[in-house]
Amino acid sequence: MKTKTPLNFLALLFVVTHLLYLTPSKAAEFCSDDYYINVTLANGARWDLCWEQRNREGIILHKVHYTPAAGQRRMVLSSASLAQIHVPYDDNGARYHDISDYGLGGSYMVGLRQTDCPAGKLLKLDNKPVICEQISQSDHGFRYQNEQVNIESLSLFSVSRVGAYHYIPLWRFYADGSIEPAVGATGALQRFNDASAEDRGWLIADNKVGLGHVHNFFWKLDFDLAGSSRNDLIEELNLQQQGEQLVLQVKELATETGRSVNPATARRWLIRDREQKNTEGQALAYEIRLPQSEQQDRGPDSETFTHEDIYFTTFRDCELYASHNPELAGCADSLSGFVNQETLQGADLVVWPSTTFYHMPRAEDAPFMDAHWSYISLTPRDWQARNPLSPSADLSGTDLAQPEPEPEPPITPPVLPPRPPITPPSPVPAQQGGTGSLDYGLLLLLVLASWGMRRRRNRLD
Ligand SMILES: [Ca+2]
Ligand SMILES: [Ca+2]
Ligand SMILES: [Ca+2]
Ligand SMILES: [Cu+2]
Repeated sequence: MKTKTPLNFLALLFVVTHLLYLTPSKAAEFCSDDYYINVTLANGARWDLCWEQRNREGIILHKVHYTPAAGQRRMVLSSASLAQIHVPYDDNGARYHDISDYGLGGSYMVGLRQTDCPAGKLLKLDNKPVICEQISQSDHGFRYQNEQVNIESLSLFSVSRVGAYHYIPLWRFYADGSIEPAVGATGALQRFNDASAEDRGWLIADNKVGLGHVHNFFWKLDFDLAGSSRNDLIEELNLQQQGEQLVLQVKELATETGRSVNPATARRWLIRDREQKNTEGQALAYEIRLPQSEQQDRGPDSETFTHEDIYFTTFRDCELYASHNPELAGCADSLSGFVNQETLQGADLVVWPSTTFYHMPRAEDAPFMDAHWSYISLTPRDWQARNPLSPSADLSGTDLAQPEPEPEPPITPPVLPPRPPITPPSPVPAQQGGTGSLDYGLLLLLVLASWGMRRRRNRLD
């Protein structure tokens, strides 16, 4: 492609900068400008959303919109937040519910410094910087021969101190529409015992056991695909083995339910819009996966909310936390009570995914622990009709429409005409097993030949 002349380019730059200067910031539809994040990434993709800080949940994101490069702006999530961090210890000495019983916001929220946010922007709440907004680069958005792009993401994180722990809720919004909600767990270990508790944790120093525990992270994701809340549906996808084939089974979930991962069937879920479609006529959807399933926590009967990995409910104002939810206005205490047979059809759906990190302390966890990252994965599926990162024409699969090519000549040795069957000489009956009929014929010939030679030799003598 031919580059523009420098003069044209300068003129364009002049117009663009003046337009930006004349319109200070686009007024947000859903919140005041102070709580509006509006970022266009290098490839032209844009994410815009509102944020809010609450004492318990910490940062809550609202009205999250994705605009693909040269594509349509659409709402993905009406709201998104962490909804519980549940930390039961192996010795049953504590079973914390960090968000509902303590909190990630208010005085638990750590004020950030510019050094915490290299090349990023600090977003303030009453003069306290609480969010770091950054643009991150990762390699290999894709590569095809010489065409390669890095994929950028908008990342937003805050830091909250709960006891000795420091949690880092992080949201990554990628240029291709993917979203990665994550939490880092760092700080210092909270609970110890002496060597007598070695099988309830790990001996990390002389007569000092760091007690083992689980971090169950729960998110509350109110998807309102394309801005409409009552026309979304949930599908569960499983791949079943049938002989040597894997067959995709898609099942719509009709009523509120909790479900769990199944690595044997590569189980995942889709939230799909019944009406809105991409330019190829496919219904818009986001795929929800829980990739960190190397451990699961199935707690005691008092913690039934841990018995499934993901819950699907209809929206209720008072359903805030996955557990220890305030039982006001007839609201249930936890997810297992939120699931009460309400229909998911025609309802405003809320998805509650979770993931578990089993924390077995180690000597390296003192004095401070490395940040361990727990995350889930949200990927657009048919949100766009093509990969929004590539400007190239889509030629993939075009040979499918062409006639079948002539069969190639085989590389293996050519097929020989069938050999004539070898029948045994009639006087010798066919034997079962052991020596074949051919050997009998040869034996007969040898006997005859040696008899003839002996006769000839006798004659010569
Ligand atoms: Ca919708
Ligand atoms: Ca319900
Ligand atoms: Ca919804
Ligand atoms: Cu831990």
